[in-house]
Amino acid sequence: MKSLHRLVALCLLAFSLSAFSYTVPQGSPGFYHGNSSAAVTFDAHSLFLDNKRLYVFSGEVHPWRIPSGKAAWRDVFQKMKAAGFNSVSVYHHWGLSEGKQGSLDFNFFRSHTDVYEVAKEVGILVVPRPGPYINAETTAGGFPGWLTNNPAKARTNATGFTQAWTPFMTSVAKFAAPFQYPDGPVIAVQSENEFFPSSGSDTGRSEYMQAIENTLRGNGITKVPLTHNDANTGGRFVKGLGGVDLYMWDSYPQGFDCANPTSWSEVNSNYEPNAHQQYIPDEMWASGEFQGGSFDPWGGSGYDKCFQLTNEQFANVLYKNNYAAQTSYQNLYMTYGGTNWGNLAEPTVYTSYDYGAPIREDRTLSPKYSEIKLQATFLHSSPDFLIATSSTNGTSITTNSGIYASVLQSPTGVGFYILRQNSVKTLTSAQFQLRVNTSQGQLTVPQFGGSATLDGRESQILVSEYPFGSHKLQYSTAEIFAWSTIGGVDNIILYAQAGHSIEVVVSNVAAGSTAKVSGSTSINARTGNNNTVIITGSPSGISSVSISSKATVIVADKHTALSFWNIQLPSTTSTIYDKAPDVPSVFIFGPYLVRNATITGSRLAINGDTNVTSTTIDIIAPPQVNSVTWNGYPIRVTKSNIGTLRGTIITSLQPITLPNLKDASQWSCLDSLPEIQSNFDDSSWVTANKTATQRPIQPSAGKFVLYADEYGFHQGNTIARGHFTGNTATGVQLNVQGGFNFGYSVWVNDQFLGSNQGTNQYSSGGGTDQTTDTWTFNQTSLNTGDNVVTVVVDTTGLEEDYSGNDQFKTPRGIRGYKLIGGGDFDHWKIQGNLGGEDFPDKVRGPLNEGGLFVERQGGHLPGAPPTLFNQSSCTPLNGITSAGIRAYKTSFNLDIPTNVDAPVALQFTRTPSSSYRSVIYINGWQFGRFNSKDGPQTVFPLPEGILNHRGSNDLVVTLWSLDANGATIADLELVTTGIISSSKEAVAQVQSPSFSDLRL
Ligand code: IPT
Repeated sequence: MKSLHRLVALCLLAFSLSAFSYTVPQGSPGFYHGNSSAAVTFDAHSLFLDNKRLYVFSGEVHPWRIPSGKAAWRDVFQKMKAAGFNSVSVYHHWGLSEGKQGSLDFNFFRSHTDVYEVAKEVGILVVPRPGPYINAETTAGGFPGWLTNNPAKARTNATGFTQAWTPFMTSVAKFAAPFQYPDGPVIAVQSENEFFPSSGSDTGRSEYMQAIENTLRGNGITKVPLTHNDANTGGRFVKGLGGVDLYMWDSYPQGFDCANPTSWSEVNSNYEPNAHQQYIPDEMWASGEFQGGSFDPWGGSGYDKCFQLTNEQFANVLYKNNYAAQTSYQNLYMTYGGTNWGNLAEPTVYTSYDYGAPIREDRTLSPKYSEIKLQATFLHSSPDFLIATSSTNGTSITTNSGIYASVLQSPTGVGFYILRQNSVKTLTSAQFQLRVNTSQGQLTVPQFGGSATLDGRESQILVSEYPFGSHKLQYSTAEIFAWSTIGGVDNIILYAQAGHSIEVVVSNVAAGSTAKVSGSTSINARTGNNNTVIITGSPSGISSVSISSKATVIVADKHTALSFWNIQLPSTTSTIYDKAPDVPSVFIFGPYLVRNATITGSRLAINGDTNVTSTTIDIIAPPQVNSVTWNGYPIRVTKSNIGTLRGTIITSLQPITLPNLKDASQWSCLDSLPEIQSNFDDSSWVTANKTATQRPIQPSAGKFVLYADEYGFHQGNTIARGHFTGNTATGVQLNVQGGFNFGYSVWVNDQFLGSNQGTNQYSSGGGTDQTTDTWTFNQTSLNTGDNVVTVVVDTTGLEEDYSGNDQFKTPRGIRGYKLIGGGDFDHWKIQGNLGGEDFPDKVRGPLNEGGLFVERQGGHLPGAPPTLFNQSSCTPLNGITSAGIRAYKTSFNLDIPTNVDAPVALQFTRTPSSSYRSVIYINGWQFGRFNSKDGPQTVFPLPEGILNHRGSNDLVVTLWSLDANGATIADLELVTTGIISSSKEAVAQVQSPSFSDLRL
């Protein structure tokens, strides 16, 4: 019924739009296809740009998680585009842009315009997702820290909250408006994130959602649809108050348990479309977020395990399952994760936000990237897929009942057969024959002997009556990468796993054609009945079947095909965003990466990257091409035995020599805890004199509210000093709350009392984000006059607000206190990042700095006076011998050639037995928070542009021993995580302020 409905809908569409009950949301233009005034439209099958259907293959990137800016973003966007991503989805981060209420700042990595400009130039579409609430595993879910002090309930229409977000969202709209398609790449804008409508007991939600939409519309977002990302298919905001133009949902079917990376859940076929269909059958099914990887918590398994959990097999089976269910908009969260530098993390995640994504944190390409490239390129090559509807599915489509197949059939007669094993827990291969629908009737294939093979955790998309140029595949048991008609020859590229047998019948070949195989002889071809060519064999390397010079069928084993690229050429008849097969393109086989290609006269200029010293490159280009350049340098090409232009790219990949950090003479240090000394003067610190808070969570004990955020300190380490008089108190009880895996140490005067730490969110019993401890004073440490309890807290960020219950307002710092043995504290002083919300560093932004002495003094900044680091020959490798905090500084030069992409990281050796925490600063940017007890992160990427690849660098590492007997960092070194000969633009240093700019 469902597919019939869709088919009927499609036919009716051609004649009459009134057949649909779609109602255009009030006050916004209609985007339902047929509205000739909208450049971006959609129907039940797909989005259209300029009245042309497209598969929106989108990837999530958060530009603010790689603050190097435009050149780094361009590198990531180019890599995405080369793999067939034609869209990028970006969350914008309100908190980073409004560190103080009323002072919006969209410069540097906060720029929206720069993101849109780079995307426009690269030719990749954009879907901004500005929140104002984004979740995203970032502190407060993207809310500014000051919002924790706003009594209005967040994510409702409460006046105080509306006033808070309106300036940001107004700016967001104004930045995006000039970039709406077709003037720029913006094709939709998302309102809020995983949000839910008002109910009888929970009011003001839908009203708030509507207000966001009105703000976007009222400030120029009038040309593209507004969307929502529903937390699974709940049907929220499909219509009614707050209803959006295009409903979307998210799904993370594998979950986030990276500790068990080979354990898979069974795949649920068709669950999402069924749910979607019941809400809004006349809209295409769009996935606002689909699992691209997994986040990892403090104490977790590390991102290589998350990658394994969501690896190329996962991408193969789960994404193809989405296509089987007719998704035509798929956004992979994350496609490039980046870094939670500068206190961006919320408590459940650590510095790396690699996410096990297809493009890793250091921007290198993973096997999953290549798998996705094969899929995305195929979808763009297959316009019929966008009008195909589900015809049958189940375990009887093949001859093996262990195989589940979904059949999609287009009105144009093309069949798509999406196969996977019925149980994806199965790891063994299955043999089968497939029943395909052809113009010759139903055939059970392979029909000329043998059987096809489907591995465990493999999925295949096979086709019937699939057109390529003037030819067709009557059927194929090999998968399709792409096709393109080049110089009058219809080229199609097929692949299958090495060792699998394939059978392909090409039809519509001219009468009397011949078939000639060249290259690898593992493939055979012969002419068949009814103007066909029959191709059989088992791919190994590259074979080419030439059909009377009118068609070329390339057959490769899948491993070889992973280095294939189908690159669209600039064209006057299509937009830069278009990847459909009618756009002229070239095929390039071999390199690690091909970013783009252009033809001028007889010369093909290719830009790309290689990761080995010698790469064979095969090119299928129009016949006029007789010379080739690679990154501007000519490479000699000759016609190969398979008809390609073949050459060799030779690059020298010299190892990069990095400075040795073990030489003590290169380091100097300072005591970063003068606060425990008797002569320390805190009179300039903020006095914590509030006796009431409007937050949902009240203090647990004590007269004064000591929450750091109440006094404008929203991130990093904070310090509280409580003064009391006389020597009669016997101890102090403290309730400290800092988020999962937080830590704190406490002293009375200079007597170390002890430390405590939180635990992982997933610990048995739910983890600890606060502790209550009683600390006993040594009476001899006390004075008859003023005494000070000093508490240093390492907070792990503000909580998110996933459930919309103001959870992000949960206190950070001292939640409650009591002096034991009589008396009370006279007053408390609080300190955090210098200036709090009036932070001086307008380039690195509001979250970069914490409140340690070295940070407040500006010791982390380039150009800090040597007198500040007043001790010499001290290294973090020697460390400290008692509880306390020390900061170490070294400088080093790098000289990495501009044409080499050599990501550099700082590597720690972790000794979980000793308890210490470190903050890493490179050139004034905080790029790591290390925790010896929890880990797991030991390798901290320092991105080019923040790290100076061609000049001097200042590295500051703090060492806070939480143990009485001190701590050392067992080993610390700079490492490269890749060496790639690259055509990426050299990333310029972000012009960031120095010590003299910010502290003098
Ligand atoms: C989904 C959020 O929309 C996104 O911001 C991010 O937090 C992601 O999860 C997990 O990385 S929420 C979904 C898991 C219910």
